[in-house]
Amino acid sequence: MHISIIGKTGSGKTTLFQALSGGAAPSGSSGGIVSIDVPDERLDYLTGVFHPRKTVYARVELSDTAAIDEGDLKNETVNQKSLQQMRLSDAFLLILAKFENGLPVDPLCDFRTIFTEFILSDMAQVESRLERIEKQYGKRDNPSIQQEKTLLEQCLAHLNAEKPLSILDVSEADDKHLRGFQFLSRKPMMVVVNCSEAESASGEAIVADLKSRLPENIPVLAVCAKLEAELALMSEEEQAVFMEEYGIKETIRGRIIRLAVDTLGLISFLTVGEDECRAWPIKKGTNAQDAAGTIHTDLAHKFIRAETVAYEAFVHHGGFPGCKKAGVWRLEGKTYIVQDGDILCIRAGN
Ligand SMILES: Nc1nc2c(ncn2[C@@H]2O[C@H](COP(=O)(O)OP(=O)(O)OP(=O)(O)O)[C@@H](O)[C@H]2O)c(=O)[nH]1
Ligand SMILES: [Mg+2]
Repeated sequence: MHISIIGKTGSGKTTLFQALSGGAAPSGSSGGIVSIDVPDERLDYLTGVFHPRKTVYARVELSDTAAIDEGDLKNETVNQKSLQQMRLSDAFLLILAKFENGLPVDPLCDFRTIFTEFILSDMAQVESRLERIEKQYGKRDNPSIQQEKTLLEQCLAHLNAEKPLSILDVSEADDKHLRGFQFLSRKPMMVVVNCSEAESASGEAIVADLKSRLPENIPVLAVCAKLEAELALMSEEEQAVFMEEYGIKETIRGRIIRLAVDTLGLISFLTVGEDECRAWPIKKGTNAQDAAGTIHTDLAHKFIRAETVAYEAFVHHGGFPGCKKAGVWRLEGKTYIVQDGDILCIRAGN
């Protein structure tokens, strides 16, 4: 899972990135990637049972990107490498400046700027594909192209109404098709308001205020990125004193990771063994075959069955033999929808 940290010039992207990476920051204004483990007590427990050589937590990656200012996407003046990275991301973390940085401070206005850029960028992409279809196929009868055209026209009407593609309801097949376009406004977005040091303790009020003015489905967090970046460089004892002083209840890593897991609708399945105990992040609703594919594409192709035990059952019955005896050890097929905390062992053919 990959999330791009985006925002206007000077909004605090790199500072937030430093807070998350513990100071191991890129020297330039963008380009770094930080990987954060998703804390998981179930995996801690299983590690205690299996004593594996290695324990691997589910991971979310975040990357710093170049600034997006008004007109940057529309006029294609945005950094192309950053844009590429954004298109490949699973979600965005949009940082809005609310500290004095010498520029006018208006988080809502900055949100609208980026939101509009995304809509315009997607619109341009849809229009250019529609033009190409028209040129290539004209009035020729081709059902699959006709279907694509209908879908894209639906997208265009939606974008014209200034609605992001994330709230366009389409069939599963159409959704798959749209994914290929990597539309920016179709990806989930979270907002981080970057407050001044003086406001670091009034985060809740700031969040409530902004949330009431943003579109409904957008989750919001408030931080003071500068304080968090300083905090990330301190020893644990120093951190405790500093957090008390500024009224910071929890460091940013934990808060961001929970927000990301929530926004992306992530769950984890687990694999165990003497070699490795591991949590694999997947989206809610993923079937057993696709879940196997996250381990290895081969496992998806050659999938036979998934030996499945729910984590709670494993704990309750004291391990696999107990689960088998109790009849809660199952063999599931390709279409089984994997549940959070399922312990899986994939059986695959040759
Ligand atoms: N007071 C205050 N200053 C901050 C905060 N966050 C960032 N800054 C300052 O704002 C300036 C810009 O921050 P950056 O993190 O470099 O912003 P950026 O979004 O990466 O900027 P570009 O990469 O140039 O687009 C720096 O001088 C930071 O120290 C904050 O929470 N409070
Ligand atoms: Mg930067």
